[in-house]
Amino acid sequence: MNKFKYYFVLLLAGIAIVSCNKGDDDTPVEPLRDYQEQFNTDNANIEEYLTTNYITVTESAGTPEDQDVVIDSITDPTTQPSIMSYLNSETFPKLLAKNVDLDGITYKMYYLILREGTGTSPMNTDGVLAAYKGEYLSRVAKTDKAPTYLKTTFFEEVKFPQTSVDLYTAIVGWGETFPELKTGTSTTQADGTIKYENFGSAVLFIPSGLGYYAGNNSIPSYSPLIFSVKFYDYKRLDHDFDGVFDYQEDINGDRYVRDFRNTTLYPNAPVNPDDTDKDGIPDFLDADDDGDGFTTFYEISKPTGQIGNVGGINYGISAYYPWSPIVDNPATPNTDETEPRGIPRRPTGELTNPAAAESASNPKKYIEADYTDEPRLRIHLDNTYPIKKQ
Ligand SMILES: [Ca+2]
Ligand SMILES: [Ca+2]
Ligand SMILES: [Ca+2]
Ligand SMILES: [Ca+2]
Repeated sequence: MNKFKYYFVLLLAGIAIVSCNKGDDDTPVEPLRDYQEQFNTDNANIEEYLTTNYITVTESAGTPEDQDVVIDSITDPTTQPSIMSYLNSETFPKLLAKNVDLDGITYKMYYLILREGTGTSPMNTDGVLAAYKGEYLSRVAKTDKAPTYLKTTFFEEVKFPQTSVDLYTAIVGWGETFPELKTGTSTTQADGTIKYENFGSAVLFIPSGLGYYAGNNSIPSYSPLIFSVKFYDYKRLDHDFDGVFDYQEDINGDRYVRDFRNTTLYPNAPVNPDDTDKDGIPDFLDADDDGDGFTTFYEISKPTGQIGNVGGINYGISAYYPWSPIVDNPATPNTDETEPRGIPRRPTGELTNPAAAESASNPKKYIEADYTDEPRLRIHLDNTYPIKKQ
């Protein structure tokens, strides 16, 4: 294991069918349906589905079948509680509904958490490694012999995921729910495969506006989607390549960052809580977070002489990665990951020339606490710092 692997931007091969950006679709031949009307239809269908179906979950820790879900229509209400009966349950399974503001309307999205997980919750822009099964919901038309009814159609399953899905480019319904789940534990087996246990699992009921809407060729337009997901692992991503991971650019720490600049998706955009310089570009996409004219990457680049092994201390690579100091990982006995410094605040030590004022040509010296104190306003977020590089 090499420590540097953590530092490189992770380019992910998103799984094609989940990857989609409805903001940049080709121009449709027909005008898109009204979002509110379509949501009302979708929500009515989803709520009917939740009320008329029940789940059976496989509990088989350590096997690939663990947390498999079968959804079936209720034939015996005394033994088959509806999915809706788990709404806001104290225990799991727990059906929750969240509001999502998009397209100028407020969507409601239901998701059934089967198991919460024991590990880490990702950002809505992290990469996630998840097994999943996807179906779409449709209403079958009335015939002479039968009234309308809801039908699910399978479209994709990934049992043994090998690549992460970037939640930022996935359908919104994924990005809005994975941050509510946690990973579990993983152990590498003798044959090299990884066994996942205690992971979060859920069923997502996604209205079409938070799915593909009219933007997927293999799924009928305006289909609500039902995904059962098993959340195995996550990867931190850095969408603006500035050396700071998205989760470290989530200023208010709610695990969600959003780009409100798209006025089609966000016609009534609020002030972005994750935009340090308030220029409208959120930190996770802003190459100059504090708006001082120096890029973040430039500001967190180290002075020469503090790179690599110096005097027996490993200072790591050429920028102040990571966000905070890191300690040695005992799982990699042949590599010393220790890095004693994180991104510093503006220096607070003695002036180079104590007789003169602080300036670009007369900077203060760094003291060790400048690299480690918490909290500290890191230099790339501090537009008052007059010395950009020593
Ligand atoms: Ca970044
Ligand atoms: Ca946030
Ligand atoms: Ca900004
Ligand atoms: Ca800057």
